[in-house]
Amino acid sequence: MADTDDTTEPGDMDGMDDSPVMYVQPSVSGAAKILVVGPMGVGKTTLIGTVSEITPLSTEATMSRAGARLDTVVSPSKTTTTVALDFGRITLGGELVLYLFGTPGQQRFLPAWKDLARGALGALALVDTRDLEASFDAIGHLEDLDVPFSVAVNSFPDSALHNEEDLRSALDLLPHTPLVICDAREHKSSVQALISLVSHLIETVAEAP
Ligand SMILES: Nc1nc2c(ncn2[C@@H]2O[C@H](COP(=O)(O)OP(=O)(O)OP(=O)(O)O)[C@@H](O)[C@H]2O)c(=O)[nH]1
Ligand SMILES: [Mg+2]
Repeated sequence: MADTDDTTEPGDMDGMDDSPVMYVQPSVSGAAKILVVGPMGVGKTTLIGTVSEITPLSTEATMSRAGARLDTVVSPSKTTTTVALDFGRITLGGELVLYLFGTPGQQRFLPAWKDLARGALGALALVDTRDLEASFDAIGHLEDLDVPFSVAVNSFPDSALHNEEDLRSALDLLPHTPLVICDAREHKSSVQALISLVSHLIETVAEAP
């Protein structure tokens, strides 16, 4: 996404690394920390990898195929899971840099969220309509931590079609919470989901007393 002409420099600060480093564009005037959350296998790592203008950091580890969601919903081709965090960066409109932090999807990592959420301006909550209940914990946790969020349904080939009203009701979303459909593998679609979140955050700030 970024124009690499002005921003790419050799990463030779220590004389060890010749890989290009993507510096933040000079036009950037603001930055925000954003969480990408959701249940295991919903596509958090995929989305961050799709949109990131820097090589994303991921902390994948091989997982055993134990667990109800794994056996019934998540593709057998998924063999790893995030164990600490994902990290990526995207510049929107040349002015705003989003630092994206993906949380681990497994339940047992939920306590780590508190640290990851520190300083986050907002969150994109990914939802898998094949297993809506699996998203309740992530959304509930955002509410507990008071992190504003928008919801993006990541569609899979076997996802049933639901109308927006039913989804909102099933997820118990407030009327002002944005709900969009995305494909975490598609750049444009994933960026649109992030833009819906940023627009929501701007509105939330504007409406704050
Ligand atoms: N069909 C389809 N497959 C997807 C989509 N997004 C992700 N996948 C696939 O689904 C699998 C899960 O993606 P991940 O990005 O690892 O999921 P995650 O949310 O990071 O999972 P955890 O880190 O284990 O919580 C991968 O094999 C992706 O290729 C999508 O939009 N459509
Ligand atoms: Mg992951």
